[in-house]
Amino acid sequence: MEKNEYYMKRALELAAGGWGRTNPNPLVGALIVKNGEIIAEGCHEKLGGAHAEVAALKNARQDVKGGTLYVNLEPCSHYGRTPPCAEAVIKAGISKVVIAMEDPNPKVCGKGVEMLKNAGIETVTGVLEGEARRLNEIFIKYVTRKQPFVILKAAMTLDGKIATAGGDSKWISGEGSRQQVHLLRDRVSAIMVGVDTVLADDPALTARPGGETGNDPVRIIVDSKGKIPIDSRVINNEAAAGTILATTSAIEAGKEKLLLEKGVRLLKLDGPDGHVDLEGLLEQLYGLELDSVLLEGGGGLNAAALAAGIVDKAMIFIAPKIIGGRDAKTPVEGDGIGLMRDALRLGELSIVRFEEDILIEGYIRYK
Ligand code: AOF
Ligand code: ZN
Repeated sequence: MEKNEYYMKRALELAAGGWGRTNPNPLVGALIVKNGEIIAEGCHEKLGGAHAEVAALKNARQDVKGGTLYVNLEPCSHYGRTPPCAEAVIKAGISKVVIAMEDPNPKVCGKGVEMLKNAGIETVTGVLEGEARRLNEIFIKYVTRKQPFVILKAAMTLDGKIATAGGDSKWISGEGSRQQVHLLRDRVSAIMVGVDTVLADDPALTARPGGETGNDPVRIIVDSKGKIPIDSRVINNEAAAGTILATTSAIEAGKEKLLLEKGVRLLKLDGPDGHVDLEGLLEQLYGLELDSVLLEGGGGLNAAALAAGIVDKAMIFIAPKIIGGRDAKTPVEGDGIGLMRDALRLGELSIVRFEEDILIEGYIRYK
């Protein structure tokens, strides 16, 4: 492996240390190399905390003057929650900066590199750029499109069912897959389901990675008519983060009052045919600084989200079980498409195994 790639790989590893704690900011790792030795490492640990470059400068075991900084995102040039990192890098006397990707944040976007160059620092950009973009896919969409990144997650049997015809779904996937889902919930800022899922399963929708209490995402229930039972766990489970009910003007005033008393936040978004306007919902979520949404069904909401074009990535767990049943639910319902040539396709596929289960991940290619 080339030297630059080798050190950048380490920067990406360090960056991943911030998973689930930096949202809606990026995952950033940095290290400083001098005379062939890593003399400092740092990462952006949590929102509002030091940026990775500054953390690395602070952790240095010796004078960084003349050293090379490796960082997976262009150093920032703006005064935000913290002062510009490019300035700190210049002041510290770093002589070379190797960067994986330009910062897509319109406030930075090349200006950081410009500041470094103007100060006579050598810069190299584009080292392991593909990996860096994948790691910060949430951040990239959030800052460029001003919408959260949406991941559709489903677990189904080999014959494509998410529950038996009688409605039993505990469990479709194995322990390993379910742990992976808790890890995902720990990393995203919001988790979203349709009200029918609440009615069917009364889930808590909390993050319990490794069986421990996690970083609970905000729970969003899409419920156009306000059917949610007032005693459901997503409303009463206080240990978890807050709950948002995405509804429409069709909700009854009495129900609205009861929900507000329970501390539920209501977003009224009238969309087509009495449904919730999902695109509008994403805009509102951006306003709440929620950078990512894990969409966990059911089939009706998944179909509507795909039709609205709001899903970025799908993660489908497939368990080697066959259950049959013409009335057994499937991950995507709605009316479906008419012809195969109109099927939604996924790209950049990856396949991972979790014990007996297979996870297929890909990005939705809207035409
Ligand atoms: C981070 N951590 O390590 C780097 C960031 O929220 P602020 O004001 O601290 O600024 C966040 C912006 O700074 C972020 O959108 C990105 O453009 C840039 N770089 N941010 O949170 C870091 N290097
Ligand atoms: Zn910075």
